[in-house]
Amino acid sequence: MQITEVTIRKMKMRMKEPFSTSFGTMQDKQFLLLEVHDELGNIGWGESVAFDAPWYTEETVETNLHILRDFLIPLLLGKQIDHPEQVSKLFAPIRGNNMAKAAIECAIWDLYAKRKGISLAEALGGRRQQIEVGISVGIQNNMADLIERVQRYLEEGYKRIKVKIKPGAEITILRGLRNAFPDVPLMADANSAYTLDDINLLKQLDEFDLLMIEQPLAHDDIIDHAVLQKLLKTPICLDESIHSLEDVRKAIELGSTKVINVKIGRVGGLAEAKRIHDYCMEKGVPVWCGGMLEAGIGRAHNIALTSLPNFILPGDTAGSSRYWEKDIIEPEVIVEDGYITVPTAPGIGYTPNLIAIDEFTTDIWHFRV
Ligand code: OSB
Ligand code: MG
Repeated sequence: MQITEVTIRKMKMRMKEPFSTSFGTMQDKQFLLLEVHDELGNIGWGESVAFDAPWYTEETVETNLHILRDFLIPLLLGKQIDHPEQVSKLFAPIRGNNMAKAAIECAIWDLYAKRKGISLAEALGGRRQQIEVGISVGIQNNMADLIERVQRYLEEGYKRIKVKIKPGAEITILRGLRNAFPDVPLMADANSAYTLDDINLLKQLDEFDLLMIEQPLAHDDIIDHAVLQKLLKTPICLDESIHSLEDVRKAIELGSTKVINVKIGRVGGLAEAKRIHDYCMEKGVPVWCGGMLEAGIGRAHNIALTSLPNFILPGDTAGSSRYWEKDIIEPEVIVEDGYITVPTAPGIGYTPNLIAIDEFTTDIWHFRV
C-alpha cells in the first residue's frame, strides 16, 4: 500500500472526573488523533498517548507534533508499505519519541488490517475473543470515597483493582482497601514516587497480598528495582522504565521485574509491543496491557493487542464510560461482567464517530504527497 495522506487532529476531551497520581492531577485530556490514507481511499486511525505535560515520560502533545510533522510523516508519505512491521524499521534512525512513532504505526496497522478485510486482533495474531478487564483508580480525597468507588467498580464486574499510591498515603490506602475487600485481586501503582531509602516502608506493603507493585522506583531505573525485588515478596511490574524489547530483556535478566505492563505508545508501536509479548511468553513472564486514559481509538488498539495469548492478567482497558460522557468511536467500548468482546470487523473494529471527533478537535493539519 502507498501512504498518500496523513491528517493530524489536536483533540481536547474533558474526563468525567479528574484522575490523580503521585505526579499530579489531570482532567482535560489533550492528545493527537491521526488519520492515514492509502491510494485506494482506505483510512487507518491512530491515537497518541502523550499528555500535554511531560510528567509520565518526556513526550508531550507538542513534541509529538514536531516529530510527526518534521520527521515521521516525511519518511512515510508516498512510500510503498507492504507490512506494518516495516514502519518501525523506517523510523529506526530517529531516536526515542516512541509515542509519536506509535501513533502513526498504529494507524498503519489499522489501515493494513482494513485492506486485508481482517480484524486488527487477527492481523496481530490474537486469538482471544474476550479479554479480562481491570480498572486503575486514582488517588481520592478520602478513604470513604475510595472504598465507595472500588465497591462500584467491583459491582460493575472489573476483575482487578489497581490503586494509585504516593509516599505517606500508601499504608492508609492499602490497609483501608484490604480491610474492606479481603479477597479482591489488588495491586498498587506508585508511578516512580519512591527510592531505595524507602525500603522499610516498601517491605511493609508485602502484608497486603498485592498481585504486584507497579514502578515503585525511578522512571528510568532497572538497577535499583532489582535490589528492591530481592527484598520484596510482592512481584514488581515495570511500567515507565520499559521502552523496548531490549529494556525488557535487561530488566528480566537483572531480576528487576516479574511482570511487564505493555503500553503500545511507550514502546513505539504494535510491532515492538508484540515482540515484547512474544519474548515474555517464551520466558514465562506474564504481561498485561496498560492504559493512558485513552479515547476510543487508542483503546481499540489496546483491546486488539490484549487478544494475544500471554496477556494473562487483566489490563487497564476499562470501558469508555469510565472516562468519557461521549467517546469518539461507535459503538463505545463496553465492559460486561469484567470482559470486553474483541471486535471482529476489519481493522480496529470500531467506527470513528466523526461528529464527536469534530466536536473535540481544536486544530487540524493535512499532509499530502
Ligand atoms: O501509570 O499506568 C499508569 C494513567 C496515566 C498515566 C500513567 C498511568 C495511568 C493509569 C490509568 O494508571 C490507566 C487507564 O485507566 O488508562
Ligand atoms: Mg503505571
